[in-house]
Amino acid sequence: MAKQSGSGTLKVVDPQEHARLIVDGLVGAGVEMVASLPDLKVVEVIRALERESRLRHVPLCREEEGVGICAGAFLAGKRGALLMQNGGFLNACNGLTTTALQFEIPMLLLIYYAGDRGDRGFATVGAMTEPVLRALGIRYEVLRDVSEAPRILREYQILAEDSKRPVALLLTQDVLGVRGVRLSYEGEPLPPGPHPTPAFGGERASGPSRGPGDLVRAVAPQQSAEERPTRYQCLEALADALGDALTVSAGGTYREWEALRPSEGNLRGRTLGLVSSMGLGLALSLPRRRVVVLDGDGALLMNLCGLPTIAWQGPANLLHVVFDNGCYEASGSTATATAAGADLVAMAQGAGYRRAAWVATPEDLRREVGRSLEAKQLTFIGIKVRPGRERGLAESSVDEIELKYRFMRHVEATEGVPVLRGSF
Ligand SMILES: Cc1ncc(C[n+]2csc(CCOP(=O)(O)OP(=O)(O)O)c2C)c(N)n1
Ligand SMILES: [Mg+2]
Repeated sequence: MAKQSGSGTLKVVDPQEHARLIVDGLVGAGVEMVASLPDLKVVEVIRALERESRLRHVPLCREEEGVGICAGAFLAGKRGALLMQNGGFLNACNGLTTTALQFEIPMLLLIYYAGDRGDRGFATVGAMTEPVLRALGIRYEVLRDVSEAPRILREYQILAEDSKRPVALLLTQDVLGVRGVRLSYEGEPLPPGPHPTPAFGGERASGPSRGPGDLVRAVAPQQSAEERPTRYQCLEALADALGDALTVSAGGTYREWEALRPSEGNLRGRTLGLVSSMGLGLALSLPRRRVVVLDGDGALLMNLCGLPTIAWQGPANLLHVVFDNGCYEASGSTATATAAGADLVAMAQGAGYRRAAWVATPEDLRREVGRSLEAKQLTFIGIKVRPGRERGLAESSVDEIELKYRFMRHVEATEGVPVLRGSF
């Protein structure tokens, strides 16, 4: 607690009390999932989120992942928010543009306003924050009075849903109750909270220990380029093995997969790397539904920090497959770091996936996928493929908006739950 003078009176400021009001406000606004990355000034909000049983808190390693996670949650009927510092907001701009704005996905952004007036040390990022929000067409407001937070959070959630866009609230030191407060958590580790997850399945992974059901095969098969299968052959092997799984993929993988297993439950991502984060948001929101991410090496390398986030949440219903062709094929086939030896399965294993394996052939892939479906455990499977895409497949004529509605209606019909909310 600290004393603060304002307009001639003395007020008692308690960051924990402010955090409580903000988190209560989020719950009151109907938010069900909050992805976050800390700034010292929002730590009490994060601690309050950790203790909150009415929503799920997803700690991030990089803010852009949070856009994918919130988007996945929204597509499964959950309201998501993203808590971050304004430097983190800048980290999230591509995801906000090519996922949230392009698919017209509502999302509440809670941005700590470092470099706000009177806030030392962050003047540069402070100066960029509002112009960038305006450039993105994201409506926002600067929050200074915590007593207004519950109402404004509710109103902004409505604004997000009605405008079908992200909206932002800039959290100042005043609204967080940290102006003039000496914040120091040195030497005081902040373990994750008890984190009850009422609306979601799957407990968070809680440690590095491995169990008997775990699978680790982190040595890539030794094959010449010609011995490797094509991605299309691999997808063919999966086409009737995945049942009614929801899938998330992008680019050429999406086109091939849609040709082999056409379904309104096939989602096409647009932000390089975010298919895995979208898959996480879906998997956490629909814990009884199988979700399969069909990733590329370049895409995965772009969002490597998404791997520990996924492993930490540990959704048992998520299967993550990566087709590693050693290049950025869609953008001219220049080499990715995997061509020089970077090992994606080893990375997944190191990130905390307890089942992570390389397979060599489409048959192995099919078998391993079958096992992972039985194991009911988060699984990562890598397969080296040779570059090359299936020719002659039709271009999709479905844009992101139609795709979004089709996907949401599909989830509604197959899960029997309301997904698309609003009063039209
Ligand atoms: C942030 C960003 N940088 C670059 C691109 C251009 N780009 C589009 S697809 C792609 C390659 C993706 O590589 P990978 O995931 O390995 O799939 P592949 O094309 O090899 O099947 C790149 C770099 C992009 N879309 N977004
Ligand atoms: Mg590639």
